[in-house]
Amino acid sequence: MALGESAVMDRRVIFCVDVDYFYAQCEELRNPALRAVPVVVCMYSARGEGSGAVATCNYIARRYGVRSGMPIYRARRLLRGVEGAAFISARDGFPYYEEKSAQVMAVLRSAADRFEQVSVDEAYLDVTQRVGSDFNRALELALNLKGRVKELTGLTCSVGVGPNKLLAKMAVDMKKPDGLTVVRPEEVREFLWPLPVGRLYGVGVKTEEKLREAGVSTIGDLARLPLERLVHLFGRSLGSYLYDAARGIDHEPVEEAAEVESISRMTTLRENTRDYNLIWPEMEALCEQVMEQVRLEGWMFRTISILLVMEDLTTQTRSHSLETPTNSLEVLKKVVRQLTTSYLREEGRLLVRRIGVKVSGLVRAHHQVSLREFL
Ligand code: DGT
Ligand code: CA
Ligand code: CA
Repeated sequence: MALGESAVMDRRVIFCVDVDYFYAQCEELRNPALRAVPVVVCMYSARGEGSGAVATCNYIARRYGVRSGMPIYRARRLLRGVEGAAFISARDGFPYYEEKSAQVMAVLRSAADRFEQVSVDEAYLDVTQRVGSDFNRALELALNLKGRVKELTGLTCSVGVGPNKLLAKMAVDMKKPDGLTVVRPEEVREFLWPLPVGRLYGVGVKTEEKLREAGVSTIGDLARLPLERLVHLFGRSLGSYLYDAARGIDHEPVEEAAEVESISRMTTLRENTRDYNLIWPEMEALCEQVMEQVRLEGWMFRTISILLVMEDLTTQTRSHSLETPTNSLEVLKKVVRQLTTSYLREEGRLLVRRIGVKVSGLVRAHHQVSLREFL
């Protein structure tokens, strides 16, 4: 079809799916008695005795004012005297949260033309072709998908449907838990413009303050500022982002995870730690495993990365690119050792849970090592 790709691209249908109160809902799932009480999932810090922050909480706890990131002692104060209020350590739950996350992602992936996981409990789905750019069919698909996630994983999620990632993301935040919000292309302005400008994705506290000084309080006010003014205030990059975002314009594609452009291996540490002496032997073993595949498949690589999954499931990566491609195990180990030691010297109190080694920037080795020679 001559109009094909570009016509469809202009009428995309994107879902943003976010699991409701994720860690806390997982806790309810494995202990249904918790459904009736406030549940606070805690990240206790290494300092012990109750210090630390709230990772998340269920919606009953939210009615008392408990929020993610709040010190645990404040949550305790808010729930003082509330019968049955449960404080649960996230540390013991991570393997279970990961398992549930993988189950949810598998269901979501199967419903999408293109799929992009953005965090442990959130993903974008491009469903344009599946629904033929039709928002009525998209609504049906979203309801159906929520049902399937519930049925197959036991978890409820919220879905935002929009013509791009920006609007899908803002839509999903409108109604939680178990919400479904659809923003059709013709409704973009009436959806966006009445909202306070701080609600626009990408507008942080500082940007909001600066905008307020410029007389902007709603997204509609922002849309009235000329591009030159925004660029003057915020620079070219943020300025033009704000100009487009206020109009609901966003061309970011839903990015599938890249094709085989890298080779990596990961492992879970025996215990969560920041101790170099515990981490390095595992890193070294990963280097050897990566190298095995590199040599068998006849690659050279230019970029070397380490991946660290922290105890709260956030991920850190550190990379180094070489001048010229190599397939030397010695070089790989040396760089990985440097990246690891310098990472562990950085500030940070979170313990490391999983580690990985990745090589990318792959090119074919000139003289492919024959399998026989290698073995
Ligand atoms: P929601 O989406 O508002 O119903 O509630 P959550 O808990 O699903 O919130 P979300 O989607 O922002 O985060 C997903 C999970 O990530 C959450 O269950 C726990 C973790 N998380 C979120 N914020 C924090 C935080 O400030 N600290 C820590 N340690 N974990 C967090
Ligand atoms: Ca969530
Ligand atoms: Ca989320």
